[in-house]
Amino acid sequence: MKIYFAGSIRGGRVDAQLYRRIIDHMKALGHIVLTEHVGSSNLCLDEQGHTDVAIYQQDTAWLRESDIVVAECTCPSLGVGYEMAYAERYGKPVHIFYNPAKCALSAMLIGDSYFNIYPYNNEDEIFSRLNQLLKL
Ligand code: 6K6
Repeated sequence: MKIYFAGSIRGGRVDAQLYRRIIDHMKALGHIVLTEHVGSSNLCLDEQGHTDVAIYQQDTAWLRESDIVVAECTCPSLGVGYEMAYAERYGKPVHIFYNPAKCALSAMLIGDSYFNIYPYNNEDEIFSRLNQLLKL
């Protein structure tokens, strides 16, 4: 499957290493992750050479191309919230992970029964759930 992974960029990079591990896990299961850059540890927003318009156009094209959307939403991000709504609009299955000990997830996600939402206490719970969701 082609997976669109969403995680905070301008919302903050505190969980960037977790994003990397989630992306690596999904790749190890044999899937294509369209948005590997979200897990990059040396992301420098000013040096990427991409305009905001180009980023928006590429990411929305990848969302439409994807088979499934996986998001880690512990670190609040306007962009990720937008992507969740965009994925719903295009009927993509959306799976959202967050750590309730670290954040209160927006009612606009929890309150929307379209989304599959998985609170977790430790990382292993994410990987076990991904194994279930993504098994080939
Ligand atoms: C290029 C290479 C690495 O970073 C860049 C430049 N920025 C972005 N590139 C690609 N996607 C982005 C970029 N900034 C935000 N996004 C998308 O929005 C990602 O798919 C994330 O899931 C989401 C993050 O939104 P913010 O509001 O936290 O930035």
